[in-house]
Order: sequence, then structure tokens, then C-alpha cells
Amino acid sequence: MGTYLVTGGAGFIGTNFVRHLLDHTEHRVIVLDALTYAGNKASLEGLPADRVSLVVGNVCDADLVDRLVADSDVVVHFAAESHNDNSLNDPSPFIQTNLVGTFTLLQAVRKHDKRYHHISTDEVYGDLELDDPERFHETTPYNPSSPYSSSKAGSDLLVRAWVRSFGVRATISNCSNNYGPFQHVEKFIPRQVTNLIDGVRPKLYGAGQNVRDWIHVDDHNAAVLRIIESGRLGETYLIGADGEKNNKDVIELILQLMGQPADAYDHVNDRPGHDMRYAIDSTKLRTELGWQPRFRDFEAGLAATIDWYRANEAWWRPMKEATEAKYARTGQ
Ligand code: NAD
Ligand code: TDX
Repeated sequence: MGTYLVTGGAGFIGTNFVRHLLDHTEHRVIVLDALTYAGNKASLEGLPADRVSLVVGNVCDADLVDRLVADSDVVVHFAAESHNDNSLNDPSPFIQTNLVGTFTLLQAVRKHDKRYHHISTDEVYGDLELDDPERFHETTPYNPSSPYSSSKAGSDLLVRAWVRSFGVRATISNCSNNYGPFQHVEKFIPRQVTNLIDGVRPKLYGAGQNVRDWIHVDDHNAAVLRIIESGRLGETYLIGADGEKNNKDVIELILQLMGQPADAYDHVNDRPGHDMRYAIDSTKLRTELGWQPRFRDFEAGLAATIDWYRANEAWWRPMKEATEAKYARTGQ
């Protein structure tokens, strides 16, 4: 039994990871989260106070990070500015949190010799053509497109350098698009679901041919824990569940599951530099560490996610209006 420091634990994937740790281990958890617009204290409500504590603070605060890392056994770094569209409107917090924040954590785990796991994204590899038989794998060259993905790519490279130059005991995982409970309503699936609950038509960027490789957040987090427990130090593991789907098909499925005609959506302005396709080859994770996704039926996982948003309006309602006001400014 030990203490896990989970940065960004009040965000979407982080809060689900804290729950995963509570359910599958005996560890204690310290969440470090700045509670930005994307962080939500309510996402940690009801968790056992004897095992989970929240420290509201910034991953760029070197003194605070040093103290918390000293008190932990394992550091799992989820905290990030995570939304591509925001990074196109104002890249500055992405540089600060994703690059300086990761640097700050790396200096602390180096000083205190703590195990570090770095959460990253498949977007660091850029995008694939629709008809490309290739998928991303651990040796695919980095080629990020947006301020978000380039800041994540930079943070991954910092981790690699701290492993090689200073012997930091770290692993990295790059995962594809997550869906599930507690995801901010700015993101594709929760935005459309909550729009439909509000009687607003879903919004598809451009022609909607762009492909994302969907994975349930619990499958992502099970893989992360497996890597922390059994992964080889210094290694990168790609996490994906063979869930490629284009955005148009996903919107049509949401409409169908919510009892609406399949064409009851609007085309809106496309994202500048919009990546066409992501696709993960997770053979290394599966063969080396024996991980398998549990949520193989996307339609069932999506239906359960829709039910969660229907049942948890009090959680998402406070963020909805400001999110849509932001989109209105870019015609999206
Ligand atoms: P999110 O935006 O829902 O949550 C991010 C959390 O980090 C929030 O709670 C926020 O308050 C916190 N945070 C932001 N800046 C901070 C700072 N400076 N100091 C402390 N806390 C800060 O993001 P998410 O979707 O849960 O993503 C979590 C991680 O997973 C990110 O590193 C992201 O790059 C990565 N990732 C996400 C996906 C996805 O589909 N969402 C896929 C692959 C990888
Ligand atoms: O209203 C919308 N309409 C639409 O067509 C929104 C919000 C998005 N889209 C499209 C853009 C993308 O092709 O849907 C796709 C998914 O969009 P996002 O939810 O913004 O995700 P994406 O940009 O693919 O990035 C996500 O996955 C990788 C996460 O936000 C990142 O943090 C993660 O690294």
C-alpha cells in the first residue's frame, strides 16, 4: 500500500482514475488540481475522505509540487490543458501547464527518486489519411498539428530526456479519444448529448469524415494502472481499443440512441488544421502486459454514457452556457 499523487484528478480521466484506484487497490490518493474551468470539485464528491484528499494548487508551483512529491510513492500526471479548440484560440495556458507543469513535476520526481507515469495522447503523432493502412505505434515519428498536441509532444520529450539523462523512473502512455462519465461538455460526445437534452441540434465540424479511435475511459485507466504496476521503466505504451469511427457516424448514433432522426444535426465551421484520422496499434501493451479492453461494444458504452448525462444534469449544467457561448464566437 502506498500513496499516489494524481495531478488533474478533478478532470475527466483523472477522476475516473481515482475511482479505479479506490476500486482495485488499497492505495491512498492525493489529488493535485488547480480547478481550472475544466476541473470540478463535484467530480470527487462522496469519495472516502480517509483515502482521497484534494490539494487545490498548480502543477507549475515548484514548492508545492516538491512537498507533495516528497510525500508520495507514485506520481501520475494527468493535469493538462486538454482541448484543441481552446488551444487554437489561446495557446498560452497550454505552454504553461503542459510544458512548464511537466518540467516542474520531473524536477521533483528526479530529486526525490519517485516513480512517475506520464499521461499523453495519440495526437503527438499527427494524423493519418483515411485510406492509410498504417496505425500509430510506439516508434511512429512525432508530428503534432495543434498548439495542444505540440505542447503534449514537448512534454513527452521532456520525460524521455529526464529518463535518459537523469535516470528518472518513468513510463509514458499515449491514448486515443476517451469517452465516458465526467467528461467536460466542451468535448464532442458530451456536447452533442447535452445539446440534445436541451433540444439543440448537434454540431458537426465540416463534413464529419474525421476519424477518432474511441476507447472507454475505464479501459484507458485499467491500462494505465497495468503500466504503472508492470510496465518496463523508460518505455512508452500506446493505449487503444480498435474503436475507429468517423464523427458523422458517431453523431448519427447519438441521435438514434436519443430517439431523433439521423439527419437532425447542423454542419458548423471546421476546426483549423483539423486532424483527419487517429488510429492506435496497441499490440505492445496487449502482448507485453496482457491488457485487453473490456468495453468492446461502442453502442452500449455510448448508451450508458448518455444515461449518465441524463442522470447527472446537476454536474454538467453549470458549465453548459459558458461553453456554448465560447463556441458561438467561432461559429461552431
Ligand atoms: P480535462 O481537461 O478534463 O482535465 C484536466 C484537469 O487538469 C482539470 O481538472 C484541470 O483543473 C486540471 N489542471 C489544468 N491545468 C492545471 C494546472 N496548471 N495545475 C493543476 N491542475 C491543472 O482533461 P482530460 O480529458 O481528463 O485529460 C487528462 C489527460 O489525459 C491530459 O493530459 C490529456 O492530454 C490526456 N489525454 C486525454 C484524452 C481524452 O480523450 N480526453 C486522450 C488521451 C490523452
Ligand atoms: O462540437 C463538436 N463537433 C465536432 O465535429 C466538437 C466539440 C468536436 N467535433 C469533432 C472534432 C474532432 O474531430 O469531433 C472530434 C473529437 O473532438 P474533441 O472531443 O474536441 O476531441 P479531439 O480534438 O479529437 O481530442 C481529444 O482526444 C485526444 C481530447 O480532447 C484530447 O485531450 C486528447 O488528447
